[in-house]
Amino acid sequence: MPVAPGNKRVKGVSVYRPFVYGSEAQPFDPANRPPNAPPDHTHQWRVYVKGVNDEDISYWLKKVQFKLHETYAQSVRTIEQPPFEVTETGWGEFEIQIKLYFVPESTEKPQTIWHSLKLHPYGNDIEGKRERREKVISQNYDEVIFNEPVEQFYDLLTGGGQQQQQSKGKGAKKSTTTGGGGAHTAEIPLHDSPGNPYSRATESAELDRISEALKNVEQMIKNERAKLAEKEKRLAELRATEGVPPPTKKK
Ligand code: SLL
Repeated sequence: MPVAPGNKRVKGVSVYRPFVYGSEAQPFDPANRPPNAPPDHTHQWRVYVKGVNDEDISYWLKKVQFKLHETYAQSVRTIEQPPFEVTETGWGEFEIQIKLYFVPESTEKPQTIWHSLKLHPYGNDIEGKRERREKVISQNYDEVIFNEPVEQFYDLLTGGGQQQQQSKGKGAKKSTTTGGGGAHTAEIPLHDSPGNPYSRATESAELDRISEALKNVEQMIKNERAKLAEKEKRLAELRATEGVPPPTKKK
């Protein structure tokens, strides 16, 4: 079948684009409640989809639809341009459905992700965080992968200059820089900054942490195996000296 213009795919290529989605929430300052908040509301919160390090991602992300809990008036909020976010007040936590719509050139179907809105502190020092009325941030790094994008979208994605792509089959990410200024990238920063925890440095610290944990688990397995061998030896000795116990009565 002839391929419609604009629908020719770039074979063997996957382009990935990183993004961050999540929420931040804070309890009202009792002395300074937002004037229009209903009396049962306790927190202000914001849910968002954004580029890593606040990079503009609107060249591939056209709009975002946030589906809030039905207790909200107009619970479906569609945000047509950046910042892709909804700010609200409320009293409860719930799952937010986030639908990502890609630019029309992509011919891609929308993709849905879910985010659990967190209002209450979690992790360590929950009491301290509550007392200090700390902002509760719950966010994730993710990547959207466009497999064999249509040519016009591929050009848009790579900005013509810089290519960030993933070779199919091998699974390994390959990134080649062939151009300079203004080109779109999928690079994540080398180091964190106050507003952005996602960096190569964090990634490598996390990998170190995982390999340390693996080592610990291996050592624990080794210790348990040694203990088991010791017990089995003892059991064999007891069997030799005391004989085999009579079978226990089954009920
Ligand atoms: C819960 N399953 O029971 C959740 C529901 C609903 C959240 C949370 C206020 C909406 C409004 C609001 O915070 N809804 O009054 O407009 O915890």
